[in-house]
Amino acid sequence: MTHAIATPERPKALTAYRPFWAKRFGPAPFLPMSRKEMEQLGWDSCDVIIVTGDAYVDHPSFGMAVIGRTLEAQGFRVGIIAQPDWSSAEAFRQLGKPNLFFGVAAGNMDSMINHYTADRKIRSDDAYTPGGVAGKRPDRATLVYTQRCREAFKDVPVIIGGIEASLRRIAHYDHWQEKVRRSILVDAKADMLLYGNAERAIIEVAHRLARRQPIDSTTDVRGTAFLRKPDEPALAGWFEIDSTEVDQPGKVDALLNPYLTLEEQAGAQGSTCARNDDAPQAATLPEGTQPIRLIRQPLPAAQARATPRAQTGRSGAGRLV
Ligand code: B12
Repeated sequence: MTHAIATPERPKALTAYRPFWAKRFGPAPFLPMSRKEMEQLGWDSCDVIIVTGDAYVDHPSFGMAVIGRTLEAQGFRVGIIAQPDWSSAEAFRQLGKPNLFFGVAAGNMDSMINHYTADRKIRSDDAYTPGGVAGKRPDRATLVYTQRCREAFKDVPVIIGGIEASLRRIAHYDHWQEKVRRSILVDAKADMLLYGNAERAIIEVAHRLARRQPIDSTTDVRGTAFLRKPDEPALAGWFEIDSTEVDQPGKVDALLNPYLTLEEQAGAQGSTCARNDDAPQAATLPEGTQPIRLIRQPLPAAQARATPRAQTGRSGAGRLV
């Protein structure tokens, strides 16, 4: 009898995609942040616009630059809206309507962590803003930016990503509200969430949108999350499992008290510590068991070498003869 073993499909090489037609514009010295900069590049529109809570720094330690340049390498024209004024949708219209989608990220950090310390005090600085100035992004930036993108251009798909979206993609505990919040996708009302390092997923999704595949029917790309209604035909074949039935808690070890010594720790658990030399009957050994004894055997003089410390003569006591 033979068994078929399913091997995971090899991911498509990033160089294997047919470049988008706009590749002919070539790489931009900087991804444009205004209409004027777009015109200087000869662009009439952007294919993708990335909205981010960080300042735009064209360096691979900034998510918008990595994702933007990755898309550009595929031929897409990418514009950046960095740290926009979120009080209205105005700033979200500044580059015009994107041909394919808005990509939204809070920045390299969760916006709540960026604003508040773990004991809920307001941070005075922001490591991702010029001059370290705080307050350039809203609380829960992914939600706010997505909402403004929707207001700016109702029919443009919004794809969220970055650490804030990734870590909040399923129900999660929110330290600031002290409650379990539902997936950020529900609150943001975004079309799709790309979690983790999103390069592969965003390239695949961008090419599909460029081929006019609706985002709603893009349901098979690895690293994506999206919402479905229970009665949708796309859900045929899928079933829901109650997570409490999937896994049962195993043995839970008692927490160690870090303030007790090993002997006290053992005593608290009603036993003794084998490391304690004078512990009565420290361990029950099978009959006839002999303890190992370590016996010091001096080296013959010929083999003895003076240690570097001894050679310096700084430690007379350690000198070997
Ligand atoms: C470098 C760094 C710093 C530097 C920043 C210097 C600088 N200006 O660049 C310094 C040392 C200053 C710093 C400070 C702090 N940091 Co820091 N830092 C990092 C670190 C190590 C790397 C960040 C980075 O460059 N990432 C590279 C980018 C490209 O990665 P990325 O953002 O994840 O992007 C990928 C995806 O998210 C996604 N993506 C990104 N954008 C987008 C957009 C779209 C549309 C899509 C679809 C996808 C997408 O694709 C990207 C490429 O794969 C991260 C840990 C880490 N490995 O990420 C911690 C990290 C960001 N820091 C963290 C913290 C907590 C802090 C501090 C608050 C620490 C403190 N207690 O003081 C302070 C901030 C203080 C302040 N006032 O702002 C946490 C944030 C936790 C969270 N949940 O948000 C992290 C994640 C470390 C951790 N695991 O705890 N930090």
